Amino acid sequence: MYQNDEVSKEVRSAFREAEKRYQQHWQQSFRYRKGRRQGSKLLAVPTDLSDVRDSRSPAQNFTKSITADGRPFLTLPSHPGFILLPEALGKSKQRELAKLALTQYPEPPANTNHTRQFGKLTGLWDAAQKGGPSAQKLLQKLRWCTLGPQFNWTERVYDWHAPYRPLPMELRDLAISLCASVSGSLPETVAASDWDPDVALINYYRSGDTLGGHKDDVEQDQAAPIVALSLGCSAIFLLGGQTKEEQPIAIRLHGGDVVIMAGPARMCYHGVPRVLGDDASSSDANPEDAEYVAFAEHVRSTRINISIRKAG
Ligand SMILES: O=C(O)CCC(=O)C(=O)O
Repeated sequence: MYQNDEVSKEVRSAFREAEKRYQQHWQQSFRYRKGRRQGSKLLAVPTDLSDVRDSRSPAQNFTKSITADGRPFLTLPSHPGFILLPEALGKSKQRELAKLALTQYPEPPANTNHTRQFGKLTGLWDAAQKGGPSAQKLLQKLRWCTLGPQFNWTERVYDWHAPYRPLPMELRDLAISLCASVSGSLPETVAASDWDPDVALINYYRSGDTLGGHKDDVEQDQAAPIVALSLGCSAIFLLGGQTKEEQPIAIRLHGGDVVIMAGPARMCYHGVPRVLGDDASSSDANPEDAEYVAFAEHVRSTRINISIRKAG
């Protein structure tokens, strides 16, 4: 995951072109008075999203099926092993997971992107809610956290020896049941029935954050499913082929959607070039639900993706 391919090769690849195409671009606009430049501001350049497939209006471009328990799911004949379950997570489940992902999950011994610089931080969410400016800044800059064995980003291996926060049971059970609900549609080579995940990687995205095209190829069984839960803002997800030269498909994922990648789809490049603004977030708290108001507010401008896998 997140392998840095040579930039020179990337520049002209179809995947890189698509990333550039969907990223938010900004243009400087100058203000003049009596022919003299007075100032300038940055304006968002509109992006043509007309060919982005949308999980909420999948009439064309996807094959629609029904899970064993009666929920719709979408597949792509071009990408066997890719399964999208729109709105698979109900609102209360989204609220519960967003709260956990912002409070418990990034707590030590889990590592986050801040661990290297600041050591093990505790109580970041609470400190930010109390108004601490440095805690607020660190919360804004929270980018990832790992549950289960720590991931060594330099060596690109899981480290089973350092202390870690084990994969929480609620994520393990949820991923297993989601996978079981579509197991009949997974490629035959995928042993979904005895799949027992042990790792989750959580990505936190603010507006402007992106995740570059990569393959998830460090886990032992690289055909085994990855179950990815989307919370909060919607985003453009690019699903490519086995090389970056293949033209990726752009899909708009919304909060509450679940993506499963298994078998051949595991070997496909994918990434997130764009987080889109408020989706009238499906994680909205009910106004009486005071416990969740702060989380709902936070995910109005944040996307959280929890991808659950089997590493060992
Ligand atoms: O955020 C997403 O939807 C994708 C995350 C991902 O590709 C990863 O964690 O490897």
